[in-house]
Amino acid sequence: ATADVGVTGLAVMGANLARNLARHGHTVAVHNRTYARTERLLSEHGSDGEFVPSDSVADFVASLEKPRVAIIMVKAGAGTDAVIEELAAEMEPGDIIVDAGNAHFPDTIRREKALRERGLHFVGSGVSGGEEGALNGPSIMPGGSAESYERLGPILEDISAKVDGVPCCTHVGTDGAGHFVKMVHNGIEYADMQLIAEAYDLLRHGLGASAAEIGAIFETWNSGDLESYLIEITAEVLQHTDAATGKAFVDVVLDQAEQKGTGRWTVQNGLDLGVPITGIAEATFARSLSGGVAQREAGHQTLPARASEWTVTDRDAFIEDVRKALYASKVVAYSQGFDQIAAAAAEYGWDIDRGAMARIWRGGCIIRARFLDRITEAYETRPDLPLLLADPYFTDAVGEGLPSWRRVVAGAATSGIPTPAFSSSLAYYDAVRAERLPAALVQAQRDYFGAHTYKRVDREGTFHTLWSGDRSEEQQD
Ligand code: NBP
Repeated sequence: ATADVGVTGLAVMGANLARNLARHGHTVAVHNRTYARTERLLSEHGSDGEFVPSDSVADFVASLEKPRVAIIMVKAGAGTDAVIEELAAEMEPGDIIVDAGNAHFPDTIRREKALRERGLHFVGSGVSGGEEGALNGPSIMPGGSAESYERLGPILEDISAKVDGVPCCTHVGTDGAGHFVKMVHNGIEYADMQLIAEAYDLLRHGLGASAAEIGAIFETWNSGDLESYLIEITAEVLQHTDAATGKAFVDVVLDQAEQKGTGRWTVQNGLDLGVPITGIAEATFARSLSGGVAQREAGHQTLPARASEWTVTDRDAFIEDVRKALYASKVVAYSQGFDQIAAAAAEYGWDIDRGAMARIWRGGCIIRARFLDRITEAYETRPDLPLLLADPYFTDAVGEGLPSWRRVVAGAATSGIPTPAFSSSLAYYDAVRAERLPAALVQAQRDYFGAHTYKRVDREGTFHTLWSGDRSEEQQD
């Protein structure tokens, strides 16, 4: 045995992860179901470092030093189960199998339990940053046992992105915690992208700016509070011209957004846990709506707008309003995502440090952003913070932008520009700060038609009113 770590599954992600490991001085065992991929990696990038190729799983496992560490990077789903089984059959107690693909966290919980019973460590690890990240330093979110992290942590921290010298990798929590946090990361990514898209739409149709002009505006935003990878690439995309037509590139792209499923998983889990992740949900539904061709065709043909033109008198003030609305809505989306992590930790028995999650997202991943430092600080000051928005820094920052946020959402409604994520984030903000909510009326309705009972503000106990009788009130307990 000569390799200190192995990678099986050498498509773009696995090959790049193996190269990253080799470049960091690790001797990397490499394996792929189809051997041609292994050969291609060696012929094209063999000079990156030490690789030990195998064309069988048995040889691959045999080439690993004990306790063995084998990283799986295959298409998530049934293939992952097949590969785990092949590896486990060759492995010994104490060995570590890492699934670095995009598995759904309940699968990871199931797989970890099954392998633990066989004496093996199973680590479901989120890896973000796409192929570029895998090669040059991703954000890595490993779950699994604390014991496995002692062996694995140094390797993963070594190849992860670094920000201010700090690795973008930490032990997230046991069993499925790593894949869970990666899922929420992707959900937040959906929200972030939708919010940026709405800001673009407002500038395009409210202000009447061209795509290239908006790209330049985003470029200036990228040197302030909004500084982030997504704002940076948006600025570039908007200033790109289509070679074939000479038009703005964004204008020749079909306006139907696709999804691979992590946003949907995040929303489904938000519903399961009863956490209002409205920003992520609106973003996910916005993609679905964009792909609803028949509905959009019918709506476009028949639905009147009865909207009024947005008259912008002060261009700079309008741009600043949109920037502040974007920032505030973004804080809401993150606040909700972190609530979901806290709820999941309680539900599934994980001990997740939310400040550390914001810290490992600062580099290597798609949502990397300057303001994540503020989130880390907020949770460091108060680890049990019930609402990120209520952290003094964010309360001030969002509060300062409130008049802008309200103007933008009101203006969008008046002029008929759809801003589902901006609008629902503001509605969430107003609801979560309200002293009383109309939920009281919903409870009363539920008691009326279903005798579902209610509690009172002035007395302990559970009550039911005899709505179809004399409307007297009965105490239930
Ligand atoms: P793919 O998701 O396209 O998967 C291709 C790899 O899976 C090949 O190595 C293929 O082997 C192998 N494979 C399949 Br398919 N079924 C298999 C089976 N039954 N047994 C053994 N191997 C099997 O590759 P990718 O785009 O590199 O992504 C890998 C993982 O990383 C996925 O889980 C993905 O969700 C995740 N991820 C991807 C990105 C990204 O930006 N692409 C980012 C973050 C995470 P073969 O060569 O023999 O067909």
